[in-house]
This record gives sequence, structure tokens and C-alpha cells, in this order.
Amino acid sequence: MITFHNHQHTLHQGKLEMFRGELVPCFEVPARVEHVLAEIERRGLGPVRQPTSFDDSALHAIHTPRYLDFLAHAWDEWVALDPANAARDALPSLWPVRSFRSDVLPANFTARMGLFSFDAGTPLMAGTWAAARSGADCALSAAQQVADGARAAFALTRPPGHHAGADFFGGYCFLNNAALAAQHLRDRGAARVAVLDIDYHHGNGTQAIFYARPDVLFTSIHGDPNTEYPFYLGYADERGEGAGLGCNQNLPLPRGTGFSVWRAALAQALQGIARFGADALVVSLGLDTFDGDPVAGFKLQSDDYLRVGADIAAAGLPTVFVFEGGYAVAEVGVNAVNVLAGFDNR
Ligand code: SP5
Ligand code: ZN
Repeated sequence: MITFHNHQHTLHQGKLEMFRGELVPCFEVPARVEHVLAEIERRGLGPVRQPTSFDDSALHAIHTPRYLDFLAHAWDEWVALDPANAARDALPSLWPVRSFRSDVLPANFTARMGLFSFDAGTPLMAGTWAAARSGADCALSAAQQVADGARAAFALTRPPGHHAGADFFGGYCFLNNAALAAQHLRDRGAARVAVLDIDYHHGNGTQAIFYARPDVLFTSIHGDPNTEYPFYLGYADERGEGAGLGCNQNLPLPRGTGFSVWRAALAQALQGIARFGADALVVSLGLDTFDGDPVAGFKLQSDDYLRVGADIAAAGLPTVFVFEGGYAVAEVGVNAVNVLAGFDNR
């Protein structure tokens, strides 16, 4: 399988995130991608290439103009607020919840940080835009490869993407790489595309982006939002709306779930994808379902990921894999490559 590696990912390197009233070291670190890359090379998974550059129009197919404009200039505005800000990451500290206006774009930068985000766990820094923009190119390059006839391709990038919506960041995500890949497959001729999200956390951004769309199925296996991040979306009764009704499938599972139950949910998700009649598949490949993950609660073991890849391959669809979460840093390379090799070797 070919991998598109984001050579600019190290430009995004958060210092601290808010957790239970304290700023703690970021879980989403550059070493995650370095471990996956090393394992790809060690196992001889296939060629590793730099992405090609895609036009901004691909971003505009998924994200709003005012959000993209905000992201591209956020760092400069943060430093303009106070020159001392150059030494610290930008984090939002207030949000327009119900009864506040979100139609007015405030001139104040702090107000715009809150308008375009949903948590205080996602620091933004000088290189965030460059890293995320190059990550979008990786996702689009992988989708292009599959549109051109490859059986599969892997976008190895960070920051991840599935929590980012049309106009908000959060959950360590800024641009929704999986959504960009799915839309690109649509634009290059796939009539129906399925997104299978197997990150531990519900892909609220991807779900929201495609919620009213009949041409993109979103299906996700994740920790029950009643107890697990991102909490406010991901329940089983969210089935899509309007023309997209029936094109959203959530399979929440309790914290502590092990592989046999998780695998049955995967079979259910793959049945939904077959029923939908997808021509192509995008997998949001989070590895935070691993037993040893520090921010999540499922119990998958490293060997299980070989079977995950083989089960996904059995769907028989051209497939774009997009790297998402997975914070057991030392094991994330083996776990990710097990999925990809399990897919390739089926
Ligand atoms: C892409 C992705 O996986 N984003 C996940 C974002 C989760 N952020 C909040 C995690 C909550 C932190 N819990 C820390 C537990 C420390 N023992
Ligand atoms: Zn996650």
C-alpha cells in the first residue's frame, strides 16, 4: 500500500491541553507519526511519498470561507493581541453556547477562537496551519491514488481530522482529512462513498459535515457519548436528516469493550456499508481503541488489528485510510501497520 506522509507535521507541536482544571502535556505528539513511519519501513508495507499540492477549492468543498480564513491567520492575530503570546500556544477560553449569537463574526480574536472551536484541548501554534494544510494534501493525494485505480492508499498525517467540522476545530483536529478524501472520491467519479470511523472517539465533525447528504454514508464505532468524549454527539438514534436520513450509523459501545464485541460492531458497520452500495471507502483510522491508550477505554490488543484490516478488506472496496487518534505512542506504529498489512494480505 502506498503512504502519503505529511513532511510538515512537526510544525504542529502543542505544549499543553486543558484537563480537569489543569494544563497537562499534549497527548497528540509528533512521535506518533514517526513511529508509524518507522514501522511502515521496517515491515516493507510499500512506498512512502510526499503529497501533491491541491488547490484550496478542495478545502472549500468541506469547510466554510470564514473558518478557513480564520485558521490561515489565527497565529498572526494571536501574536498581535500581545507580543508575549509568541512564546505560548493559543487556546480558547470561552464559547458562544445557546442564546449567544454565532452569526456575527467578532473583531476580537479571543471571541473568534471560541466561535470556531469546541474544546480547550486543542492548542493552535505558529505551524498549525501549514501542518494541517499539508495534511489535507495527504488525504487528497491518497483519495486521488484510489480514484486513479489503486486498491488502497494511506494518508499518514497529523494533526488528525475527524472532530473538525465545516467551521470548527477541537479534539486535536483542524481540517477534516477524512471528509476531504470522501468528497474528493465523489468529485472523481464515485457515486456513493462510505466513511468508516474506527477511532475510539465519535467523529462528530465528519458526521455533521455529511449529516444531510444521501451520497456519503457515515458509520462509526466509538465509546458511548454518554460517558466518553466528545459527549454531545454519537448516539445510536442519530440516523441522518432530510435527504441524508438513513445515511448515518452510530454504534456506541461501553467503556471497557474488548475485541469480540467490537468486531461484531465492525461486522454491523460493514453490513451497513454493503447495504448502502458504496463505490469507495474512507477509513478514519484511529488506534486509540488499543488497551494501553491513555485517553480512551476499549481493550483491543495489537494482534487484533490484523483482523480489523482483513475484515475491512473483505468489503472489497477501494479504500483510503486516514490516520486519526492513537496515543499509546510506542505501540501506535505496530497497531496502525497491523491494520494496513491485515488489509493488504487478505
Ligand atoms: C483525534 C482524537 O482522538 N481526539 C481525541 C481528543 C480527546 N481529548 C480529550 C481527552 C480526554 C483526556 N483524558 C485524559 C485521561 C488522563 N488519564
Ligand atoms: Zn480518538
